[in-house]
Amino acid sequence: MDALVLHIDSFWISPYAMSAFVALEEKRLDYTLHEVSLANGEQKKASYLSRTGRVPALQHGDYWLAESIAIAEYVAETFPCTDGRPRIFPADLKERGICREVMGWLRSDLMPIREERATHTIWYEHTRTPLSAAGEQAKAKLVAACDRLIDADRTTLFKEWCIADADLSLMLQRLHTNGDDLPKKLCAYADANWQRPSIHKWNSHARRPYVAY
Ligand SMILES: N[C@@H](CCC(=O)N[C@@H](CS)C(=O)NCC(=O)O)C(=O)O
Repeated sequence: MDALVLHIDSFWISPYAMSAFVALEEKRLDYTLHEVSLANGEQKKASYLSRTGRVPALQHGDYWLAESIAIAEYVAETFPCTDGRPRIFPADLKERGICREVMGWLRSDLMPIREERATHTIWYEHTRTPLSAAGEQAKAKLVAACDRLIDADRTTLFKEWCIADADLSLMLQRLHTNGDDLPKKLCAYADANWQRPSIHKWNSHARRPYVAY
């Protein structure tokens, strides 16, 4: 098999890198990691061959692919469950549609949460700054959507875990780890996903001191 290399940010705070990492872990693939220092602009250097100059990027032999959703789809299709690999996208087409909807939505909306609860506040120093009015509004939108999406007593979107659970739990952890109140059901969902081995492996990785960039 061609070697797999996942290029991630060197502080391990990119939510997109986390999503790609979890996809590879869930598929139980052998791969190596390469840390790219965004603070030093390494993503712009000629030695970093991602077309988009961003992280994450997946290298499979001499093939390069960026964009975390594209990476998850590529991994799911290249290493299918028919080969005995666990699923990362739901089998049911309607659920798969919603899985993709959630992944797209989390990457394109809720900007105030993404800005006011940046991911370094999850894994480095938490923030004590209250959410702005726009932040509260985004939080209310997220909570309402999660309330519709997640059944009571369930810690996954669907019966089986899927890759959108990693992304959604991370969005909720931006609030939860920073002490913003969330309904009990959503705290339980976020915490359960945080303990999932693939996600826990990302969380518990030793991190170098954070430097803002
Ligand atoms: N939509 C992309 C977002 C990737 C992205 O925004 N990556 C950031 C780090 S979190 C990056 O590479 N920033 C450096 C740059 O754009 O120069 C994905 O899902 O992979």
